[in-house]
Amino acid sequence: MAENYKALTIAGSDTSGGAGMEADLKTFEEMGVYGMVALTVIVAQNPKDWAHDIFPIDLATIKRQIATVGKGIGADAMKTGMLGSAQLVEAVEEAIKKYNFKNVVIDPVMVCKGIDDIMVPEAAAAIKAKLVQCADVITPNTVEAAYIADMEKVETVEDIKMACVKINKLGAKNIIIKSGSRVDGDYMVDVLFDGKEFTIDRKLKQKDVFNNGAGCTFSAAITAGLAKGLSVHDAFSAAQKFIDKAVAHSFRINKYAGALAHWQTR
Ligand code: PXL
Repeated sequence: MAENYKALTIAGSDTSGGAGMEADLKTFEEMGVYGMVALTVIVAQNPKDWAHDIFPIDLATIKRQIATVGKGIGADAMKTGMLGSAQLVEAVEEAIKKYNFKNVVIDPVMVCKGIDDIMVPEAAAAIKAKLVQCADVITPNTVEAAYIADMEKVETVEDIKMACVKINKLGAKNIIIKSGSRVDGDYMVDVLFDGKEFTIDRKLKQKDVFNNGAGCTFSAAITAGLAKGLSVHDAFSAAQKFIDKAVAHSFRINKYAGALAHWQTR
């Protein structure tokens, strides 16, 4: 009988289906991993202007959800997404230790698409102080990497490499930073630093595509790979293949946003 691998995401719900735990669960499913959720916040978009409103779940309820999995089921890997408060960040750190979660992927969500300001400064500070050192893999974007690494900006591949080294010194075992749209003109650069060596993947950007939810999907794909027993390097390349296909088939959902097509990776 095939093995059944299980993964937990501690993340918010993106009602529009593109990011958050919706993206995580779709990714787990497509990669053959059983998905479980501890829901942290509900994000609803205002139909008038697509402003994101955030409705938090109360802390005791989130702790119960994490205990359900941590104590009641077990997981081969876990990831974090939008946490939203310093208290929750601290509770997640405690839970990782208490339930001895393995293959911990920290997606240090601090900003949302199109907004470069850190959303909840206290939560961001707590992620830096408490969660970075729990990470087997951490997947910041360039804004989050600059914040965690205490750098004014992360705008070049050299900046990315420097941020990786600094974040490794803070205790994260493996760091993956995706250049996104700004670093290298027509190219996408993904950098993995394992504490010793850099693996750099540079490829032409896909044109006329959407990447809403790509950060969540990418970190979920790495989580799924680790849950299945892949090494970090193999999980990184499997995640890149997955995301490239999901982005290639992305589509517009309304005048404000697009979404990845996770099922088109089959
Ligand atoms: O992409 C960041 C993100 C994470 N989690 C949830 C979100 C978003 C962005 O909208 O809604 C729930």
